[in-house]
Amino acid sequence: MSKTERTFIAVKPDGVQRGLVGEIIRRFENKGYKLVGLKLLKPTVEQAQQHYSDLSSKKFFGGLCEYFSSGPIVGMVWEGLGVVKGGRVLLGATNPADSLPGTIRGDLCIDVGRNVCHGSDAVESAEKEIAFWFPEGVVSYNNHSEGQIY
Ligand code: 3AN
Repeated sequence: MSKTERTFIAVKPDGVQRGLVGEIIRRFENKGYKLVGLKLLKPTVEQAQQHYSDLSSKKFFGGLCEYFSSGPIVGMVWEGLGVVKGGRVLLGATNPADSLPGTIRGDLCIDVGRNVCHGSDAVESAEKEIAFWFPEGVVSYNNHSEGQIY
């Protein structure tokens, strides 16, 4: 049984520049996840390095951090049942060559280095990323659609 969780989703600089912010938000809203945090910001290289610290040994790390800090990103926190895994299903595989049609990456991009979005890969990394990008916290509220009895 899935639990209510939160995940950090970011529209990366290429996604913002290509005007895909609304499309990506729409897919998360349509699925039924709840938006509890949203901001446009331009990460510093240091923030990008911290965000991607798990990948620091990869040869693409320098380019990845330079790219992630090259323009504004849209950082979001989405809440819902099983949203960490479910959010990554909406994003599709990391490499757009492998992402299925119907997913964000499968429909909207072709290059692993420009794959338009980021999503936390586990509940623990989501908590870390949310604390890092939203130190002020997120917004808690009830939706009218919530509160059903299952
Ligand atoms: P995901 O973003 O799906 O969690 P990670 O954490 O393995 O995937 O990779 C983080 C980011 O690093 C990717 N979104 C992508 O932009 C970049 N990346 C991953 N693999 C490569 C690669 N082989 N070449 C260039 N960039 C890559």
